[in-house]
This record gives sequence, C-alpha cells and structure tokens, in this order.
Amino acid sequence: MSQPTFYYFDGRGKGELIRLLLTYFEVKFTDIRINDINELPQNILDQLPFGQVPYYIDEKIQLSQSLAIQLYLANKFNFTGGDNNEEQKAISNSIVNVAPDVLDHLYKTLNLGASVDDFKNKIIPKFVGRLETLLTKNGGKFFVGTQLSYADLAIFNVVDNLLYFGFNDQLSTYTNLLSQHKSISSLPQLVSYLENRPKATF
Ligand SMILES: N[C@@H](CCC(=O)N[C@@H](CS)C(=O)NCC(=O)O)C(=O)O
Repeated sequence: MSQPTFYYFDGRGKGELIRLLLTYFEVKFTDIRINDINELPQNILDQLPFGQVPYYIDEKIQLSQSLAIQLYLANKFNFTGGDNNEEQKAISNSIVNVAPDVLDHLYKTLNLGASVDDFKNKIIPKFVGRLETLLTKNGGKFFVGTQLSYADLAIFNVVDNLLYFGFNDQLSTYTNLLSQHKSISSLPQLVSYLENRPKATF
C-alpha cells in the first residue's frame, strides 16, 4: 500500500496541523513542500479542486481544504473529541475552527502589513485569552473530555506558531496553554518531528 502524499507550501500556515496529525499517528507520508503552486506537477495541478493547497492523497481519497483534511484524519484515528461522544466532538470541532481565525491574522500580520499592535493587543487576547479560559474550565489539560484530542493539537499548533514567531510576551499569562504546549511538545511521537522540521517564514 502506497503511503499518503501531502502537498503544501514550505511553511506552516494551513498545512502544519495536517503534518502534526499524520506525525502524531505515526503515519509515514510524503511531505511535498513547494514555494510556488506552479511547481506542482501538471497532473496534480489538474486535480486540485480549487487550485489550492493543502492537498492530501491516500489510497482512498484525494482531498483539499485544510479543515476537511484535518477532520478526515481525526475521524480516521478516532481523535475527534475528548471521550468521543457527539457533544464533545462538536465542541472539539468548534475549538478547532478558532485556529484559522488566529493563524489567518498571524499571516496577515507577518506578511501583509496588518498591524502588529492590533495583533498583540486585540487579536491574541480576544481568541487566545478565551482559549485559555476554556482550557482552564475543563481542568487545564485538555480542551474537551479527559484525553488528548484534535482540538488540543489544533490549539497547540496555534500557540506553537505564536511562540515561534516571537509573541512569547503576549502569551506569558496563559499558563495552562503554555503548560499544554510543553507537554504536547514532549510527546514521543512528536519530539523528533518538532525538533527537525524545516524553519518557516509563515
Ligand atoms: N480554505 C482553504 C484555503 C487554502 C489556501 O488559501 N491555500 C493557499 C496557500 S495557504 C494557496 O493554495 N494559494 C495558492 C493559490 O491560490 O494559487 C483551506 O483552508 O485549505
């Protein structure tokens, strides 16, 4: 059986959580990193439903749209939410959907000239501050239920991006998010990937 192939830019952006999910579940995958969409082979370009990456292929599916790929993998590995009841899955998914709200702002701030002050003083407290509150309400270790799930990895990736791109001071009071980041960073399935992944500019 051939291994899955994942196509995305050579950055984190909308692709990194998919790489993290595959890595956490110890799926060997071909990680194709491009710098321009036209670097993709013509047969792959022709397949892209919306002309965009991320794009994921395994033996059963060819899928675009980051949230759809993530949910496909989370479902496949029974990782969609907490203790896996429908309500927790729904809440987990709603938390996951906050990640692009923050990461899209981060991208605009780092690359498109959006205000760094707004990002620090408005966007981070608005979203990440509330994520800290939600995590704390559920006991401080997991966003839903009593075990690690998709939502935890999604928000780990948000915090990880913010730390990587230098917003440490703005996160310093979010102690549960920081301690969750530390414990997820040391999961044996992730350690080597996190230490060795390519540097990123977005
Ligand atoms: N809603 C899509 C957005 C995907 C997207 O914006 N992809 C960008 C890179 S982050 C892209 O492929 N840009 C190249 C292009 O549109 O030509 C998702 O979440 O996957």
